Amino acid sequence: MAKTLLIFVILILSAICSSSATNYIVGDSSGWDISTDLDTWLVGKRFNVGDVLVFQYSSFHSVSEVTKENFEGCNTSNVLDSSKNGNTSFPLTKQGDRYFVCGNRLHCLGGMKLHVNVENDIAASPAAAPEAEAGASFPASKSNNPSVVPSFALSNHVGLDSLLLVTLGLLSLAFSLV
Ligand SMILES: [Cu+2]
Repeated sequence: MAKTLLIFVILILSAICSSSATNYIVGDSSGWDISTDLDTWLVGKRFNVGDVLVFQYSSFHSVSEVTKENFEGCNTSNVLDSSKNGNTSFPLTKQGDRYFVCGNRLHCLGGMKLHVNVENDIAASPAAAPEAEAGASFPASKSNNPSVVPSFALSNHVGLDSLLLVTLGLLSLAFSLV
């Protein structure tokens, strides 16, 4: 029973790691700021449909989504969407390019601008390695019901927090039974 639960937990964890949406804090701890090196922050990052860009900034700044043309010219007078509440989330709902600038044109000209290319990797195959590893670690157990796992793996609507809570709960249950 404990082994079954452990395998279940590992499969859920691998599903979370492979298919969950990611919240990106723009600039990480530096936030959305004129001093943040956004080009460096972008290195190695891939954005997928379902991810969220979170802009955190002081009252000196704002964030506006603009067209490519207005992005290049730092034209902040004609924006698609704008916010200055200090903590703004932009869900990446579809594939393609998104352009963000600070509403202060001088800041934009100083580099406070962000272009991301959103990819559509929702259908990408879930990570196979953790499952193979789980099978190798617990070869004796055949009793887990595999039909339960795909519903987790395919669900992009379940909140990450609730999934983690469920996982942690199962994990503690599993270890208490070992
Ligand atoms: Cu600014």
